[in-house]
Amino acid sequence: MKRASDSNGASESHPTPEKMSKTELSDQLSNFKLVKQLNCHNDTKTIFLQVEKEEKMGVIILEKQPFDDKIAEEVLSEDLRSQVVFSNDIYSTHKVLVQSKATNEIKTTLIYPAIERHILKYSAKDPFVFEETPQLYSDFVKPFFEKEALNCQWVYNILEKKSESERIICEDADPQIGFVCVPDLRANDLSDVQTFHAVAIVNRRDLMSIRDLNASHLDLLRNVQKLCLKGIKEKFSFGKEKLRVFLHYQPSFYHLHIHFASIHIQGTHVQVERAHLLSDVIQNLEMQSNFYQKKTMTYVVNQQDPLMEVIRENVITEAE
Ligand code: G7M
Repeated sequence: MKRASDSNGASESHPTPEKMSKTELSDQLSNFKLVKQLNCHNDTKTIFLQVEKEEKMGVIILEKQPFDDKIAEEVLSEDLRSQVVFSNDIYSTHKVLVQSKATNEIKTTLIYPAIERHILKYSAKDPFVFEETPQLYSDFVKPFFEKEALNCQWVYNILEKKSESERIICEDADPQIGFVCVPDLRANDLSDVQTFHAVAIVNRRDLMSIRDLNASHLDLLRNVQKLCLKGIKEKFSFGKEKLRVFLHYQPSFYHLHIHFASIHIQGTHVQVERAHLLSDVIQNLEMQSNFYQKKTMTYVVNQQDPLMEVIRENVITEAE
């Protein structure tokens, strides 16, 4: 593996987007060498590539964009010639090549320099269902993530207004119950109810995940829920009936954040073993303050994930 930024993906020496000129931004994808294709999701039309530039590894995610309004016009246009792939009675499928720029646009996400954990995160998965008891959490999982978690510099850049400040949807500066809500990195058109996705990042820095929450955090959770729903409604005019509001366990980043995503978005974000609805989290804490310190949390770990080594060494052998 080539040299990466540091052991957990810190990027302090890396310029924040505001510090880069437009030219630098547009040059960023040039001169990368393909190392290998890490994964490909045909359902979401996304492909994940491992790349290399100047002895440093990177990840590039290519994602086809949703159709725009003009596509119907183009496909039905008199000039267009299509190729019949299949035909039976009243049913047929056709291969159509359209020129539309918008349709051919590819959203490209770059992570550079990347570390081994980024490469693993986007590699093809060999899943293992893990039942994390409170004991296993405190003995093995928590210490592992305290040491190995991905760097949260991007989160601090948002909280300190060093990055993405022009994208803030709503915020509350209160140090205990406040937050900053921004569009998610993977979000497409925010004004489209089909693709809306935002994350609210809490101001306090002492909460790693759901596991740390108890009834004393209810004010914080209710505040994020209320103000973000209000802010999203004011800016984008869709309400809570169109949004799935949830936290991940395990999250990818260990600074508490809450997803506000369109109910239309499917995929790994919303898998039942990963997404916990904020309204359920609030209710569980209302019923029992230490609910998330008592609960066995079930989630999927990738066989190639370093956490799996910890599980293999300490859990699977123990159980045998
Ligand atoms: O899985 P987890 O609940 O930890 O989700 C973290 C979310 O943060 C994902 O949906 C990412 O797409 C999003 N995200 C990651 N990064 C590095 C950034 C970033 O730099 N800016 C923003 N706005 N979202 C990010």
